[in-house]
Amino acid sequence: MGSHYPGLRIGISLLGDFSPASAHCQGRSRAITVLSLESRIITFLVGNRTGFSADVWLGRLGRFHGPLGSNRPTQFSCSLGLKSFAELLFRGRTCHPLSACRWRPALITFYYNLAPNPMKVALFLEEAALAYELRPVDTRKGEQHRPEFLAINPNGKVPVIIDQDAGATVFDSNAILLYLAEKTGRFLPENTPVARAELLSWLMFVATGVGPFSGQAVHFKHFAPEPKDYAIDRYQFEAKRHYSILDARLSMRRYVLGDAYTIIDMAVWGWARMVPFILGEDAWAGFPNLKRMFDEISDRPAAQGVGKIKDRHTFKTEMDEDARRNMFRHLTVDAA
Ligand SMILES: N[C@@H](CCC(=O)N[C@@H](CS)C(=O)NCC(=O)O)C(=O)O
Repeated sequence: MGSHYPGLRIGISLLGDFSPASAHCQGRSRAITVLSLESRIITFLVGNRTGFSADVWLGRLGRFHGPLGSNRPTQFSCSLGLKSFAELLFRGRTCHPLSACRWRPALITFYYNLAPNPMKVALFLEEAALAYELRPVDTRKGEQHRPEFLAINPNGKVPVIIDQDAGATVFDSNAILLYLAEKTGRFLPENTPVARAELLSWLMFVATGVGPFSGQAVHFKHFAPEPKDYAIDRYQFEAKRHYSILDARLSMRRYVLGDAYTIIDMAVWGWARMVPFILGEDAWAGFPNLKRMFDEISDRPAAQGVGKIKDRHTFKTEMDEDARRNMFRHLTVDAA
């Protein structure tokens, strides 16, 4: 028996009407230990038993079927490429079943680029270990204005998710965070009117304040033509003011809502990644508490998973004339 990847663990659910042997596993999940991974064949242990298998779903990689009840390590054939399979395993963490790898997974189609709003959604998807597939939308190439994309988000911006399980489409990053949190019951504060009031207030604070002011601050600081001093002053001031409010709040709490890590912190993290670009290289010095939380979240395995998303697609990076026309539509299109 090979042991090329000893100790690697991934989660699966064992559900379904396969045989009496599997019946006791219905509705429950077991961690499995990967013993080897060789040219499309995965061999693993379920718990401390070998030869116990079922139909399993491994996230976006597809479904695998193996025999039941044999008394040897079970082999599953992978119908997809070894590369994508290995990627999942090499995330180097245990993904807990019932969320990541379910019999009927909630497969999320995630339209994204690498900007702050999509990345906060990516953080949730990684944190909850939801099965998702990536659909890059290259906004510098104008892909957000294509009719098929406008059909799922008339606002022509990323992120968007399609929850295949529910047949639901959601656009706008903070709406998506709330949708996914409510769907999974995760990363929410306790369910009391007081806690929910705080959740909604801070979620809207990020959605209507931190995000738009940061976005405009970036636009005028880095991309707008002269003269722009007035606009720079206004948006730098407002962006800074919003981060100062967060910093003051985080001087008294571990996370924005208190002790629990929630979708608000993910929403903040998406933008906080950009603080030096928005406000300048030395800007972090002014927000030590926000930085503390930002660093803590960035160290989480889920944030490392988000970091790997950038290797999955090459987006256009040049802000040439074509990109400016696609991103700054007022240059070419009438709003009326
Ligand atoms: N309110 C939206 C804003 C989304 C947004 O501005 N997305 C940017 C990337 S962060 C985008 O798609 N820009 C392309 C464009 O404006 O054409 C949200 O929170 O999702």
